[in-house]
Amino acid sequence: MSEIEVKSYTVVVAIPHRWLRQVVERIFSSARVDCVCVENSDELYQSIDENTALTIVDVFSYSQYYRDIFTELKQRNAGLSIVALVSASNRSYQYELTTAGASAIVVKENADEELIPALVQVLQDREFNDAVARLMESQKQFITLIKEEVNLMGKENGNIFGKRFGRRSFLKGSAAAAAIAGVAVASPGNVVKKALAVGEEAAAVSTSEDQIFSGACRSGCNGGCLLKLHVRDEKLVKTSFGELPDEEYNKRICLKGLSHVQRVYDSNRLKYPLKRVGTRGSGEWEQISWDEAITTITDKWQELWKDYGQSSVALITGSGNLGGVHGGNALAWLRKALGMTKIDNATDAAIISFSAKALGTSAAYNSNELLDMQNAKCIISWGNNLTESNLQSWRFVANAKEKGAKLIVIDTIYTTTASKADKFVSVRPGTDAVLAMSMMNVAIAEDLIDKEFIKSSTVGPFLVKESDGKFLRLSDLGQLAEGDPDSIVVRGQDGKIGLPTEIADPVISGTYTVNELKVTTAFDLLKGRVADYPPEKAQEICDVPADTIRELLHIYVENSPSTIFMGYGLDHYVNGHYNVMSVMALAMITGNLGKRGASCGCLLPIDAFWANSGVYGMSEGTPGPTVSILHMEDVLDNGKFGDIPVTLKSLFISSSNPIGNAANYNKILEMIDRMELVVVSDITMSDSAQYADIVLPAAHWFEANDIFGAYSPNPYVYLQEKALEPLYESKPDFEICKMITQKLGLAKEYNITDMEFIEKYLDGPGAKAKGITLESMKKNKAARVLPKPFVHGEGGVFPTTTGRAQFYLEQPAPAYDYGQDWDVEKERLPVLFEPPTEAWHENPLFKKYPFVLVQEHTRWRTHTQWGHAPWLRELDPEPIVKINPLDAEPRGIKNGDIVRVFN
Ligand SMILES: Nc1nc2c(c(=O)[nH]1)N[C@H]1C(S)=C(S)[C@@H](COP(=O)(O)OP(=O)(O)OC[C@H]3O[C@@H](n4cnc5c(=O)[nH]c(N)nc54)[C@H](O)[C@@H]3O)O[C@H]1N2
Ligand SMILES: Nc1nc2c(c(=O)[nH]1)N[C@H]1C(S)=C(S)[C@@H](COP(=O)(O)OP(=O)(O)OC[C@H]3O[C@@H](n4cnc5c(=O)[nH]c(N)nc54)[C@H](O)[C@@H]3O)O[C@H]1N2
Ligand code: SF4
Ligand SMILES: [Mo]
Repeated sequence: MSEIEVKSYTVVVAIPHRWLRQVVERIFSSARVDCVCVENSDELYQSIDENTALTIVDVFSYSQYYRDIFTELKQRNAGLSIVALVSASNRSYQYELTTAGASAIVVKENADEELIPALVQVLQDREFNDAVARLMESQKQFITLIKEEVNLMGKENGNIFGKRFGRRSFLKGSAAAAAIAGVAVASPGNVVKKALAVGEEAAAVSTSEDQIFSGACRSGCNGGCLLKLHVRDEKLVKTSFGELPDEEYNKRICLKGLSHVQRVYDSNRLKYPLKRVGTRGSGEWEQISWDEAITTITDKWQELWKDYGQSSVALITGSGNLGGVHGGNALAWLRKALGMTKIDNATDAAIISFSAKALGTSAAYNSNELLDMQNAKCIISWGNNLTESNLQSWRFVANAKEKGAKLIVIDTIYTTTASKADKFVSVRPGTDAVLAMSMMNVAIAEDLIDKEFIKSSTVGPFLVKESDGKFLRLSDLGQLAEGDPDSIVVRGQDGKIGLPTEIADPVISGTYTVNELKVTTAFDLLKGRVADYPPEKAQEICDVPADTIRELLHIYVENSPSTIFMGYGLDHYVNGHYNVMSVMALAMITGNLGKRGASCGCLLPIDAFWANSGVYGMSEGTPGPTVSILHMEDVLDNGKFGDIPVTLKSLFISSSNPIGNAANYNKILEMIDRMELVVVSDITMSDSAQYADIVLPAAHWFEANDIFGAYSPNPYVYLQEKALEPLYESKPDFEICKMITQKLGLAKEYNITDMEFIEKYLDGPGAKAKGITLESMKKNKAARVLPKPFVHGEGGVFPTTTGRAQFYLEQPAPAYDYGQDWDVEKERLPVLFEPPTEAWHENPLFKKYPFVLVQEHTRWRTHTQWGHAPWLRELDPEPIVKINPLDAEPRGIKNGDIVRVFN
């Protein structure tokens, strides 16, 4: 960071929007006031001293909370005047800013009228008297300047803003300016002309000089959009949607996809390897070379291995980079080669782990492709906030609705998605399992089940032995049986026992004795559990009226084929898999699976392509154990995860931001505290990077070659072409992993380029079976990997261990098996209800903590990503708490108030 020379009585302008900043700069120079412009909070702090009279701070654009910024500024100069620029006119916010130390607040949208009077007001009692007079004179000039600038921009860019610019469009103008600031980091010169090519409007100015590369937006948002990367003079100037082979999947990307220019050229990007010099989290860093960084890391790890074994070094990874090469695989290889422990973030576990058991073994998500939504006559969005968290999927639901499908939304709060529903059902948090059980209760009581489907395609007719909970097999029949002893048998209406292929009409109810073994049908066992939840009883637990439960079931069954689009709202609670089990069982017994329009899952039909593509076969090394982040305190105290010994001393965090997003922030900080070396590899200075000992700058997705096809509702793999050179000293993740293994002399198979890695991928049986080659990928950029149309479990045959949809599990297993006690019987069937551990109205603590906080995934960000993108910050400048008016009113809380949330 270069030192900034400060003259006497300066004004410091901290406005990241280049255009607005320049206008303000010109105003001050016309009033002959010394003015320093800074680009980020570090520069801001450095430029404030006792000679600074005033600073203008654009509050939203700093990653730090403004109160901290103001406090820091006042520490440097107690008498400093601060003019805060804000995006929204919100009175309580302005009050809050004032109490935090701002001398005046200016709403950016009204800057032409408010800024100069505010400046005059705060400067009047300073030794700026002449300047103040000149400033007042320049008020007119200020407005003229804004207009001039706008006209100039309009002329240079096909009149994009010229005509429509007025006070109301100030924000829009500054958004365009922000994009310019982004590109300007890397490309001075005529930035206005070069960089205005942003957003849909800018399509008009995209020129044929642009080189177009294929890219994937791979943030883990459930979108997985194919992008076109528009590159001019080696700079990214714009992102737009890329066409997929199936027209129906085309046509849109979201605001995040459109604002990648601001992520690539984000001033918060990590530029060089850094070594911590102050205490952890103090923000004091020293720039070091890559060689020093890698040597420091590997020396320390080797020392730890000697003392504590290889599992003392742990990997934490997440969804920051879902590329096949640079994301999951590079890190999986690194982990295997080094024998690293994995600390699992415990996110999304309930749906992922249970749906694989219930509806398919190899794929994590089990559902029909999105396009099939149009065949559904009823869609239940269950614990799913489609209009925020499934931006690419929502329109398929909206289209189905237009075609006449009924949309039911089951949520704890009235979301935007709920506002689009034919029926919104509000459920008490954490009780969906009971709701689904009760719907099954009604279905069984009123004979609204699909017996044919239960017989042919579920485990319903299988006979469960009382002795061990396993299905009756040929081997249990002794002398009577011929054939594969492992084959499961069923019972005919006439009492004959045989293979399902031999018995056309098996029984699904009854308890029998076969060869002296007492057996009951799996369907009856389910029925037994379901019997505990008649609607009147369920109503008490889940707070849904009994009649609504009946009505829900009727809509769902009578409008079949029905699709349940499940979301992670079901996942948020202890034993969330019970919710998932019950909801999936409902789909199974009503036959709403395995056909067009009938599906139950997250609508991410991820294909086995990835699992069997052959690259997981690196011969060297054995990965260390997997430890749940929820048990870290135990692990660190006892040196054991259940029965598994593991002494953790160092963390390698890559593509994840656990300090920003793992449960219980304080515990995560404690974990960090107890480590000897914390390494974070990220593209920005994330919350986690701020607490690292060594920070490694990773390249952005567009700065390397990759192949992508994960966590996406589109049935494709994409080729992601390297469009840009890695900025500054950043390196792609795969390169970073390679530097580590090479230093340690490990994983020689790794010593290839990313393109060679992709070739290896495409050499696997998964790609071969689909006729996908590197050549075809280079030509087409995207390849469909699922048959069209894709219906999961088509014809009632599911990729599970029994080939059927399973509401009864012969061999349940915990997601993390560390030798803990668990009840096999309980886990075989949906559900014996357990209330959430804390957030429960019968919990005595509820008196003190009467609210349940539900954390929303917003459309403006993906988890902790995009937080710095100015366009999105303008639209979503600050955290918002939504509270029911019935709860707010007695507490004197009004719309727009500032509230404090704590637990
Ligand atoms: N824009 C954007 N999109 C994203 C993401 C993002 O960060 N931003 N993240 C992606 C990822 S990784 C995930 S996992 C998904 C998550 O997205 P979703 O699957 O939509 O899950 P959530 O947003 O966690 O919660 C969904 C809804 O469940 C409700 N809910 C909470 N508790 C309960 C309950 O007990 N019962 C019921 N019925 N509803 C409840 C919440 O009010 C919320 O409206 O989104 C993906 N898509
Ligand atoms: N506060 C909060 N907590 C959450 C959620 C939330 O929405 N908000 N969502 C929950 C859910 S459902 C999930 S799945 C998890 C997700 O948790 P994470 O997977 O940790 O997701 P992100 O917060 O997006 O963090 C990803 C990190 O990777 C970095 N990154 C991006 N690209 C790259 C790259 O190419 N290389 C490297 N090395 N790093 C990169 C980003 O800058 C960011 O710091 O969080 C859970 N917890
Ligand atoms: S953030 Fe998600 S929905 Fe938006 S462009 Fe990227 S992948 Fe698509
Ligand atoms: Mo997630």
